[in-house]
Amino acid sequence: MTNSITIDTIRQKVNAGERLTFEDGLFLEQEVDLLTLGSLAHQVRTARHGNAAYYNTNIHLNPTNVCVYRCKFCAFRSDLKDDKAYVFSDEMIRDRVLEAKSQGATEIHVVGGLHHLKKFDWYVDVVRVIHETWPEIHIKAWTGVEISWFAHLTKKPYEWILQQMIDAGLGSLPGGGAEIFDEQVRSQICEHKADAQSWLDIHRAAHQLGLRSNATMLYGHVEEAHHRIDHLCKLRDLQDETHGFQTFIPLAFHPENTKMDNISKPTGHQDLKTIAISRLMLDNFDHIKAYWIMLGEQTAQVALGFGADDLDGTVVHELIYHDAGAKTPEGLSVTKLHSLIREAGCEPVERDTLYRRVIRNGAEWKVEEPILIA
Ligand code: V47
Ligand code: SF4
Repeated sequence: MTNSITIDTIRQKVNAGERLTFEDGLFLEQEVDLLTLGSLAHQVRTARHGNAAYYNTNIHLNPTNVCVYRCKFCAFRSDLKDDKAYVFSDEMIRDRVLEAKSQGATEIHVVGGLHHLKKFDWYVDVVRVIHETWPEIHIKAWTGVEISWFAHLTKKPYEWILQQMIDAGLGSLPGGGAEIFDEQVRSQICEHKADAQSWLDIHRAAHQLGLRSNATMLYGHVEEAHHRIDHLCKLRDLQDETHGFQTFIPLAFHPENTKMDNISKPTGHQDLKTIAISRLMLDNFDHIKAYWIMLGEQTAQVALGFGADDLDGTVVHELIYHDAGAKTPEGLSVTKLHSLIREAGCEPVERDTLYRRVIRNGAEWKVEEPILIA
């Protein structure tokens, strides 16, 4: 079947706006050079977004690093009694929100560990405390893996869990926890935690309740090309059903301080290739994010010409990648983000979490309707 596929048949499909198959995806992975991939992906990105490059003003909160799971790729987690174990108090959460307010952040990104002793109510309270401290900030919180843990703790359906969170102030779900959907790979890198079907069911339930969410893929460890393409196809299938995903974020594996530190970090070549193939395969996703924190500012900037249209944000207080050896700064100023974007030939557009344009005056901001969707 792959025999009849050539770069010309793929180019014709891309030009005609036709969907690429799993086999086309494998062909892109195995046979096509980076610059050809990049120019095709850039064509698609430009048709959707022109030269706009989106970013947001955001802050991270990882309320605890204590985690019952032991994902082999994770340098962030801690055991209950480790010296590095921590749990945020309500006061610390309020302080983080007030810091976000003073910086004019529009979003707080909340993910963390699954603490052995914390009940579901504690996680609901994290959201409630943020919302009560500053109702205007958009709370993007809890990966599919965390929602699955809450279902395990409460024995309640995903819809019930999500509704409790929405009532407390939740605005959307981040894309983490997807890793690689293939069960054999999953069993090697993160056995026991939520499986692929649960992750997809949770995002489906969130979309049906009117929440938007993101999706990720952790690459550059033990997975192979066909696992990555399978992952993208599964996301694309769910998106056909719900249209609830906003952004896809390929996450480059950072090996330092993990149980897989024998593996090298993905190269710039692999990073750009993964961005470009994601843009080409995910024809029903509006945005592809080059998460500068993990790609590094340089590769993220170049990724804007290889299919990406979003750099994430100012990202203050990132821990997950810095624990795993990321050498990027722990935050970027808006001035720096603007100059990276402009140098790449794009026009910076500040967006909120739901991709509405942000009109800003210092730390004061408001959002403009309608939602920016190409
Ligand atoms: O699920 C953990 C990944 C994810 C490592 O939705 C690692 O906008 C690489 O959810 N090397 C959490 N990856 C982060 C996340 C996220 C990040 C950026 C944007 C958004 C969004 C969501 O981080 C985890 C896991 O896949 N991760 N450790 C590591 N050593
Ligand atoms: Fe726990 Fe998340 Fe780290 Fe896995 S990736 S060990 S679930 S904190």
